[in-house]
Amino acid sequence: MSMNARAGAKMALSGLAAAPLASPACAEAIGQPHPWQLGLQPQVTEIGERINSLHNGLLVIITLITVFVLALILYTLFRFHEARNPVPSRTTHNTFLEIVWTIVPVMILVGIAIPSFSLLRFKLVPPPADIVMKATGSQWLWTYDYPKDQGGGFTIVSKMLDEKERGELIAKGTSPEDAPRLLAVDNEVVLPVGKIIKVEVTSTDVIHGFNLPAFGVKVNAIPGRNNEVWFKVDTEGLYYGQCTQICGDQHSEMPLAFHIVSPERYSEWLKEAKAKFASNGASHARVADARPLAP
Ligand SMILES: [Cu+2]
Repeated sequence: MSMNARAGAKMALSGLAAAPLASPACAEAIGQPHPWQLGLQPQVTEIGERINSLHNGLLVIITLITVFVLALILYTLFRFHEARNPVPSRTTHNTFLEIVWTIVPVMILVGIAIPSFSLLRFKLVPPPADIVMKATGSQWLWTYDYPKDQGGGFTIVSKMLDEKERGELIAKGTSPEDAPRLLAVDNEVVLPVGKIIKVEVTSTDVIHGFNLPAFGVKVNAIPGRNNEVWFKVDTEGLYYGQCTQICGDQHSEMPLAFHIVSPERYSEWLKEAKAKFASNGASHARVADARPLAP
């Protein structure tokens, strides 16, 4: 069964908002790191793909420079060894060489800066969003607000499953890969595929890190500030991230879990989630926290 079909079947079984929506322990292991992984996680957004290609391009440039410098060092060691070159040259300046070794690195850096700044701009200037939501970091969990005008009007509190809870889930038939240690949570964020999603990120206590590696998204969650990220995910699936600021003794226990589903399934989920999370209400206190400080 395909990944999406599997996830879909499990969703139907679990009543969507109930148990954690399982991701397949698929061979390609999207949405989470895997043993012996090389490079970045497979990227599922345009931002992520552009980051990946910049990263790969830089790797080529760095490798060429390193090999070139190593070759120069080895040549110097060999050619100007005392035995081969008993009388050292007294030359101290070479204008041509000095111009070359100034201009060439400048050109390399400018060559890197152009795609780098264009990517930064792409990342930092969000296009008009289809869905806006808010993520609030707290020691040590994430709270997600789905605004009323987007069909939401409820708040999800998302907490990591501890070993006991994971054990119970696995005992009920979930495979261990579908409830990854330190990543699986009780309530996942559910969002539609192919839509531009903007997330406003803040914190209630200390600085946390909102980081979703497969989306190419990473921003600090800072108390009293509202940072924003955007993404448009091309592939359905369950994507995990972890807090990337050392925020306290359970820093490693506040994962992010984003389940990307079809728009139809998303609207079904909205209905169920509204009923399920109604008792959480809207997190007024956190809205106030996120307001910019008065001048
Ligand atoms: Cu944190």
